[in-house]
Amino acid sequence: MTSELLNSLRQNDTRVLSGLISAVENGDDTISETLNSLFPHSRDSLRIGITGPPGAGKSTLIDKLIVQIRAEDGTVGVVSVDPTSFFSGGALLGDRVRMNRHSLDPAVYVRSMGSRGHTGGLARLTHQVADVIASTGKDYIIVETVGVGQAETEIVLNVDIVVVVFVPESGDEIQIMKAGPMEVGDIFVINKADRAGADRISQLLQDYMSDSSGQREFVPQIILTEATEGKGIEQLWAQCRTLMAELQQSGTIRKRRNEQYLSRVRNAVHDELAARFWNSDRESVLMKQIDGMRERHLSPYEAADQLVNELG
Ligand SMILES: Nc1nc2c(ncn2[C@@H]2O[C@H](COP(=O)(O)OP(=O)(O)OP(=O)(O)O)[C@@H](O)[C@H]2O)c(=O)[nH]1
Ligand SMILES: [Mg+2]
Repeated sequence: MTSELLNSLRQNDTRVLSGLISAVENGDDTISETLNSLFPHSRDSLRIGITGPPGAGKSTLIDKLIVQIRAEDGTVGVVSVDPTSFFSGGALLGDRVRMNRHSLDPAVYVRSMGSRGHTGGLARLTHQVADVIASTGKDYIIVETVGVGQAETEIVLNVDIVVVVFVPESGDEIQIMKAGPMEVGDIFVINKADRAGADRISQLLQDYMSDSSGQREFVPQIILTEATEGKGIEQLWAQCRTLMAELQQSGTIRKRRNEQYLSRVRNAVHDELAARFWNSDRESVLMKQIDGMRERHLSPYEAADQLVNELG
């Protein structure tokens, strides 16, 4: 990578940045070298994950958080991962409308990513896109994901703090998300607090927190917001700031980053080995094993053993 490219990125050349992200999304051959040389420049940004059920108001909240960040002269990049676009194609448009008013501000960069075609590698792709945006020198990177299952937890794990957003109707979703994104939640938001039921959800969250308090370093705060009206946003941002400062002080952010680094390396090794392993010879052995499975009752584990041990 040339220093010219880094200079363009540092000067917020949006055209260069968008081009680079598209190359990452398309998996262009030349991109890994560029990503490697950008990585050291991506470390200073603080990363905030915002996750929650579809339509909880995550993008609206982020739009309002951007205003808070700009008011204190901070710079911010947003990666918005949108699994629903696969079905509707509509939410991406919604994000653009909601966050687009910042598009003329060079201190703000918003990128929406559909998950179409990326299933499996979506977490890796999101981390890479976040790194590229961070290398422009943004103070904060916000990663928005729809948080329901384990795959989404993986995306959100590559951030410094996690904000989980619910709405007053989220009772069932709280149950579903207990084994996933909620475990990594540092701040809980109940958005759309203008609607009935916010108190009940708040109580559910408090119960959940007292049940899981043994496994936590600290008790997450619950903040009520009304994103469309901008209510509670100042408090939310203040809590994000305070928590990030505390976790930096206590060494937790450094610890989390080490864990993220480890898991990224492990995943990359896994992907690389799998890609090298599945050559055409092994693919054809695998196809022949299908017959073995029917006739000799070859279990999947025996088949895998044969492939790895006898052919490896
Ligand atoms: N009543 C009410 N509506 C809200 C509030 N915040 C957001 N909304 C509305 O909720 C809808 C969804 O908002 P988004 O910000 O797109 O939600 P999201 O969580 O980003 O949605 P996805 O990315 O599609 O999962 C929009 O119509 C918003 O205007 C709120 O505090 N109160
Ligand atoms: Mg959204």
